[in-house]
Amino acid sequence: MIPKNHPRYQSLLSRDKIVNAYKSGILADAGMIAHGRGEAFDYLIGEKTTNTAEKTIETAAAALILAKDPVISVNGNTAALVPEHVVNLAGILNAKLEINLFYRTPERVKAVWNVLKDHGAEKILGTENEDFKHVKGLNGPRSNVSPEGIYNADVVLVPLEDGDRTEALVNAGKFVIAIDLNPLSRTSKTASLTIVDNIIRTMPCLIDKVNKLKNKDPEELNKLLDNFDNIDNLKESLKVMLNSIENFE
Ligand code: PTJ
Repeated sequence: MIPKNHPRYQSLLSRDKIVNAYKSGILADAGMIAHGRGEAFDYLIGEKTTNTAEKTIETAAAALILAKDPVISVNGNTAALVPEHVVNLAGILNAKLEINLFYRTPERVKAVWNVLKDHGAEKILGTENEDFKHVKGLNGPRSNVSPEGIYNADVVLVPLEDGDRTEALVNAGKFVIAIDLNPLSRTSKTASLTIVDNIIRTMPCLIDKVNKLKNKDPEELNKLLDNFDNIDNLKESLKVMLNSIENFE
């Protein structure tokens, strides 16, 4: 039991969730390494959602609201850390949920499915019973996506994705929203829009922004997207990181 007044409470809580998810077969072995890398970048942004990230989350909310066929892709780390928010966001947006694992095994698919079901998900795509479609430019099981889900989606939210898949989805004409604490990763650079923030803070903030923007004029939402440039935005996040080093005392 982690005491709530521990100065590193949130971080320890996330670690606890990650370790438990590993023990129950939800998380890939590499999910622990990925989490550790994320923590290091989180230190550099002060473990809080930066102003830049908040604006990016707002733009991501606009893209998701404007989408005709939005899909939220769920992997092990996402299911471990924010299953309740993922299910909630899908409900608000009327978006589809699709399990899409880099280290795919039938056992892990079932474990992630169970977590989403436990948190109230009704329909979950990407399970073993589907006649998957192949995403061009990728090999092996990670190239398989649901014909009802990612294959036909116009906007895909891919928290903690890998670079190859992000690139393949962008090349397939999709607007890809990544959540990645590492602004230097290939995923961050190739996504259409990258939120440089911890998924545990991004998801509740994204839900809040979607609720605030969902009745706005589409023209207003489109303006947010027109004014967005992913690389410029990543540079802003890097500046925050550099400032935190330069101003260290
Ligand atoms: O569940 P699977 O099989 O689909 O596998 C998932 C992982 C994450 C293991 C797999 O996609 C992978 O190996 O990813 P990478 O290439 O390690 O990239 C993960 C990225 O997520 C890294 O750039 C991390 O900095 C970042 N990251 C880690 N934890 C968080 C995070 N970003 C946001 N919030 C986090 N909590």
